Amino acid sequence: MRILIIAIVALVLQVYPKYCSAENIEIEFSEDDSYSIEVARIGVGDTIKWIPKNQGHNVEFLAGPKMSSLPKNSKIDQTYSVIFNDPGVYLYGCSPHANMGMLGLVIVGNDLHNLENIKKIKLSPVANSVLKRLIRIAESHFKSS
Ligand SMILES: [Cu+2]
Repeated sequence: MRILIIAIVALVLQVYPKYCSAENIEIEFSEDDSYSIEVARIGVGDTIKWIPKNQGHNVEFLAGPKMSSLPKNSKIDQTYSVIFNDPGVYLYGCSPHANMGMLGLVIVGNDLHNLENIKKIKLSPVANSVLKRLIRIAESHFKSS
């Protein structure tokens, strides 16, 4: 019986990490009014933490796979964490600087199913050109993986 328990415990310990492999990525608000990682690729259930290394910025979600339940906006200069449980592409920006191109993409679970909707988001001309660049990065990463 004891051997059986030890065997079960060993098995659980071996298997368990595969089911709790959620990771954390940290993205900083940087000096040049941008995010330190512009295109983040994470798994379903992973967490992104935004860190206010530079003042005057936040995180405002503009689009995601479920438009009706986007993560709420963060407050300016506040550390902010979001757990991403829905696969797809998320677009976010800084409320004061999104129009100047302070944008970021999060790709969850290697899933680009809603990328066409992200492309249709209305932005300023500057922000739109930044978004096009980020989408190119997202698509090229996707092809090479
Ligand atoms: Cu900003």
